[in-house]
Amino acid sequence: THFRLLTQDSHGENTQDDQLAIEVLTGLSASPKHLSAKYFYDDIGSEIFQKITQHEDYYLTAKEVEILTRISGQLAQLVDEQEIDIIELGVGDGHKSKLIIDGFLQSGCKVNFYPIDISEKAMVMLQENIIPDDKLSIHGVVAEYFEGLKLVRSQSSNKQLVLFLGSNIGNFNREQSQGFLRKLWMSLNASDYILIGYDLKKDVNKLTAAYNDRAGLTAQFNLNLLHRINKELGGNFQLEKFQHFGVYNPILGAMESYVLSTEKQDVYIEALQRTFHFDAYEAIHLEYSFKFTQSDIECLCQQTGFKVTKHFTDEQHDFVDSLWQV
Ligand code: AVJ
Repeated sequence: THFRLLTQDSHGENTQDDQLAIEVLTGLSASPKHLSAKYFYDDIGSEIFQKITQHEDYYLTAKEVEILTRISGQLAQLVDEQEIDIIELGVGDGHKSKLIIDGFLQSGCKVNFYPIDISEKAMVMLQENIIPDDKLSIHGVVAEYFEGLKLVRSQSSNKQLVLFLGSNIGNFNREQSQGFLRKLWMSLNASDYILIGYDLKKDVNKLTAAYNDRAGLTAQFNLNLLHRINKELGGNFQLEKFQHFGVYNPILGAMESYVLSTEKQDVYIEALQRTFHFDAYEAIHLEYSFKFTQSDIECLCQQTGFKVTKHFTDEQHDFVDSLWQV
């Protein structure tokens, strides 16, 4: 087969398990309590997230699919190469990647696809959506963004197009997105491209509905992190005593996700040999999903060294995919 899984040498760095333990220890000892959204994506979390993307309340994915379907041919024309390396950060099930890849293949361009995802499950889901052949090689990488990018860049020599879709960038605050993009700019070559998906600021009711979907998937997704801690670190969170709460912060311009402890309780975590106390309705902050205006996007581009090639939006202006060049 043309599918290959790249792996890294480990240099005695923390394993994923250690990382989770450290995150939980520091996050639950802090005030206010917090955990990082990065840890949502175990196998179960990745599957729940995939279901979220298919739910009509979570409009982001449908809007981005609308955009990518329309522009995939145009993208290939703009980039205009015989062979290209497409590197995707946080690829999920790959069905959006496929739209872009197909645009390149149809224009006769050879594609080497390097999906990078923290979740092994994503690599499995992706292989059902994207089938390699003579014109399309796939090199999956299970790693964090920049670890994966470094590994991929050591193997690749063609013009690169980096995809960071779905408003994944929304998980970073404004400073972190700047830092991230600057680092990306430095690690690419002159005239490489990036295509980034941004969810736009819009009616708060629409935002709130997307992060409190009627099927309860977002609630499940967030509570699964507590379940993951139970499983991997021997925690004794009782999930029915916690409640999902998603709210828009208009000052930050971000959706915020919390789980609230619906009663006063103690939670013991075996691997940490510690008990964490929760007051009634105390919150654990889990996620930011930042939203953007057109000028937020242009500022980011300008501040980080890129040049805007073109912005692509859906008919209702809910979402933007923005093509930038180094
Ligand atoms: C994958 C980070 C883009 O913030 O919209 C979906 C994750 N969280 N529903 C987002 C998520 C709750 C999603 N991103």
